[in-house]
Parts: sequence; structure tokens; C-alpha cells
Amino acid sequence: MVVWSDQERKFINGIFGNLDYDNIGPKALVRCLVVYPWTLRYFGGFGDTSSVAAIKSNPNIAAHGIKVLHGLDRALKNMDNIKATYADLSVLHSEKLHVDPDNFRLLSDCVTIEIAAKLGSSFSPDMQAALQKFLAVVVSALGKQYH
Ligand code: HNI
Repeated sequence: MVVWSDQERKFINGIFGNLDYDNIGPKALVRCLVVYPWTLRYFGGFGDTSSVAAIKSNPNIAAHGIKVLHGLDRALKNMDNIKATYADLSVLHSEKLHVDPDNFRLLSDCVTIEIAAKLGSSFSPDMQAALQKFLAVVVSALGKQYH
């Protein structure tokens, strides 16, 4: 079981409590799709993704970025039971969507980068450590049904 210190909980709740999901969600997903273009393969039904400009202005991608970021809320509310919390979502991504689980980490890194860009110099190393630990636990839980 993952153990969280009071400081880690404080950092994580502070980051997400002040997060503009509608801004960071689309930016993180766009970044993932542009930097790792093979991740586009899962979004064939989302409309025009033929260029960076098209990906950036695609409303379906933006909406999905917000949805994915809100997908983290369930981990925030169940910090001590993240694995079980993602059981259904893990089955969906593995058995129905066939998303390569390596991609979870790529997207979570893009979330970290967008949060860092937003917070600037107030994003301290120990805050980053707490955020990346949290995202690593989510990524591991999402990949659980693949093992
Ligand atoms: Ni993901 C659907 C959460 C990573 C491709 N994804 C969802 C949904 C949530 C979600 C929530 C909506 C489920 C539903 O409708 O019941 N996805 C998350 C989270 C992460 C993640 C929390 C990791 C941080 N998903 C990824 C990655 C990819 C991905 C890395 C592909 C590269 N997800 C999808 C696709 C769908 C999806 C594709 C279905 C979209 C649709 O509406 O057709």
C-alpha cells in the first residue's frame, strides 16, 4: 500500500484544488499528442488531427483532455485506495480501447509539465516529487489489468 505523508497530501490537494482543469487538461493532452505522435492512433474518431494547429484547435481533443484530467479526481478522493479505484478504467483502457500502458506515463508527464509551466517558480522540487508520486500511482493502477 502506498503511504502518503501529511506534506505530500497537502501538496497534492493544493495543486489540484487550485487547478484550472479546463485549461490544463486540453494543454496536457495536446502536448502528449504532439510530442508523442503515435498516441494519436487512439483518437481517429475525434476529427482533424493532421497538424499541430489542428490538434490544438480540435474541440473534441480539448473536451477529452478535460475529461481525462477529471479522471484524476477519483484518485484524489481515494488516495489510500487508488488501485481499486481505477479497476474499471483500467479494464476499459486495456480490453476495449487497447491503449498501450506506456502511454499513461507519457500523458502523466505532460500533465506535470503543464502544471510546472503554470506554477512557475512556486513549483518546488518537493511539490514535484509529491505530484509525480501521485501520478505514478495512478499510472500503475491504470496498468493493473494489463498484467
Ligand atoms: Ni483515457 C477514455 C482517463 C490516459 C485514451 N480516459 C477515458 C475516460 C477517462 C479516462 C475518465 C472516459 C471513460 C468513460 O467514458 O467511461 N485516461 C484517463 C486517465 C489517464 C488516461 C486518468 C492517465 C493519466 N487515455 C489515456 C491515454 C490514452 C487514452 C494515455 C491514449 C494515448 N481514454 C483514451 C481513449 C478514450 C479514453 C481513446 C475513449 C475516448 C472516447 O470517448 O471515445
